[in-house]
Amino acid sequence: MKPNFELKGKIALVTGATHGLGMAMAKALAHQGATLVINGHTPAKMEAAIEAYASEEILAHPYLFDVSDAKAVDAAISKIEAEVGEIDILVNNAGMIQRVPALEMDPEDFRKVVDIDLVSPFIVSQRVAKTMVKNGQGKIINICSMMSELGRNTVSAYAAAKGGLKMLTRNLATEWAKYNIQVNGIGPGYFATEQTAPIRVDGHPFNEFIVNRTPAGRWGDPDDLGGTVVFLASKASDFVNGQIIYVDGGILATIGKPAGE
Ligand code: GCO
Repeated sequence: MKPNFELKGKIALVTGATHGLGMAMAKALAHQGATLVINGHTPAKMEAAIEAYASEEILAHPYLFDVSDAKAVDAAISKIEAEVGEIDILVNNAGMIQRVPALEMDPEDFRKVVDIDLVSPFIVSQRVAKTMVKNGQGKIINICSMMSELGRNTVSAYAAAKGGLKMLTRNLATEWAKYNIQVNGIGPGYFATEQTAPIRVDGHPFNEFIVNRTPAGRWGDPDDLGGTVVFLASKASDFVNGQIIYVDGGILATIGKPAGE
């Protein structure tokens, strides 16, 4: 039997899809045939995004809403269902990071990161899953991180949230498997995006550190995620559930190597 990676006839919602990894994954799903719904929260960014998608012949259906606001999410998903159709594939990608030493972090800022990176995927998944349960099928993909597994100076809230998102993935997979919903995660390694721009600049010690720490010897290109997101969104992964696939150029496989080796 030929594995089935087809997404034609499927509707995919990608949160935080106005730029970065979210946009790259959304494009991959659309190029594989899915009807694309994108979420963002900044009107100007949304407008630019629609054009970026259009330049690749992708019609993106834009919905501006705050993924951390349960009421707004409920209203937006109902609107999407009425205007575009019921969601088959949900990619919980919207996220944020704050790089502040733990000793100096304001607990309110910590809470905000957990709210966006962990509570929001729960809120959106819960709402979308209600329809998926009714339909007897669905794919949910949570965008985790290296920080789902590893710690790093200054990212305590982000690591706590992304570690939590890994366990939320396993728990929702457990609870919703009986409805034929698969909940998996993707853990991107270090990618060249806007979020990592401040630590990627030439001459920044972190830039060199990451290249040396990554067996592949480079930063990830957002397009490197396309194959994995398509796989997890398609029938090809129907018996894959509760897994986090790390797309990291080998980082988690290794202890690393001394500088210069
Ligand atoms: C950092 C980075 C990371 C990445 C990514 C790694 O400061 O260490 O920004 O957190 O964004 O999530 O997987």
